Amino acid sequence: MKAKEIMAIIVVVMCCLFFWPMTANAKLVITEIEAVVDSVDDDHGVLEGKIKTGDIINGWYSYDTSTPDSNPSISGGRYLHYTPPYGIFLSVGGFNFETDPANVDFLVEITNDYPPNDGYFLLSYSNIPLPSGVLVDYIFWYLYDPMGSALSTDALPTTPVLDEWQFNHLLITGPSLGKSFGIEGHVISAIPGAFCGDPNHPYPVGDLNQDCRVDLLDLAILASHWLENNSPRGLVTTTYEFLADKSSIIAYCGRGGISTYSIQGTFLLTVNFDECKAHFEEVDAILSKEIRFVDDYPPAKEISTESLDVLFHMTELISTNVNDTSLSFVFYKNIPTFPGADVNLRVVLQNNSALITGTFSDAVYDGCWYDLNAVAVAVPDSP
Ligand SMILES: [Ca+2]
Ligand SMILES: [Ca+2]
Ligand SMILES: [Ca+2]
Repeated sequence: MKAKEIMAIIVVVMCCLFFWPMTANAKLVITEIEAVVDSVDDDHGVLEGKIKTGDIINGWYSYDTSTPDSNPSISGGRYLHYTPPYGIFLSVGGFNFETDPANVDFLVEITNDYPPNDGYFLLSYSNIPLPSGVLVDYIFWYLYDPMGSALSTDALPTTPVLDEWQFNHLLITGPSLGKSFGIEGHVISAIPGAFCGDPNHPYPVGDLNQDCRVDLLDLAILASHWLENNSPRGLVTTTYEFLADKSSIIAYCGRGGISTYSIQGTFLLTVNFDECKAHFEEVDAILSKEIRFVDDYPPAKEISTESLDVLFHMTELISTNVNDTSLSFVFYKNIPTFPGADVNLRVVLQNNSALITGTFSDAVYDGCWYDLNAVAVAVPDSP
């Protein structure tokens, strides 16, 4: 059969399928095929006499059964594939005929009971040229069942069962102008091919990019998402106890020098991780000795206390920034002349401990600056 006749067949089949209203499903399908060459048209010697009638063609094709059906008719399905690994690959006589992975244009057409025929049609429009530069215009396979019993829907099927089809035609054609060539054949075997992710070759645990290998690429993905946590943590309330030897307040006073107060006791901290809010439910902690500080102005109001809560207004603190590991709080005293009198406090959560730092100053000239540095550990069995 001459190339022009082959082209004529393609055009006729294409026209029929195009006007047949053309449907879909859900996964990569690879089919390995074996075909026999029925005739070769090579007037220009493009194929160098290397392909003869009776030769065996080996190869495969792949498509995705989740591809949308762009044909609205129930009698036809039209499934367009534009990306690798979809397409077809055939090898015979030392030549490879294959979809160009850099420019995939691979069509699968289905017809069902278009009265009354069923059809299964593959066509790769964009293919890698031969080593000589001669173009490979079409790689084409058509199955036809005039009884209409091979298919029952217009959905993209998995590997076809050859015995169910009466007509079976494979074509590979070169350019219609110039050094045209054509190879005709029919497929004698079509079996499901193995592929990464199929039931016999599942993705290994840890294969995050689903290439069936667990390697540094997967590790890089893991590293880029390290410590992300989307789990709902809700409300967490914990009782902490200060470590007295690591918990103190240092008062830096201009004329009064430096004084240190150790802290002992407990506090109850509640964090709502979902709403990014936190507060101290209860603070039962005392200083090693009474401290006198100025908390208001004007007039300057001097307070004497041993209570950490009173000194740092802990149960009145407002959370300003809360994330998984860090909580910030402030207590505004609203004294324009002494903005440093506002209490700022930060809690860093580490495993079962809380590191607390806080500061404020007396609301008076020549007052003191108070620095809180403390470590507290979660009390076992606390809520
Ligand atoms: Ca359809
Ligand atoms: Ca049918
Ligand atoms: Ca991988």
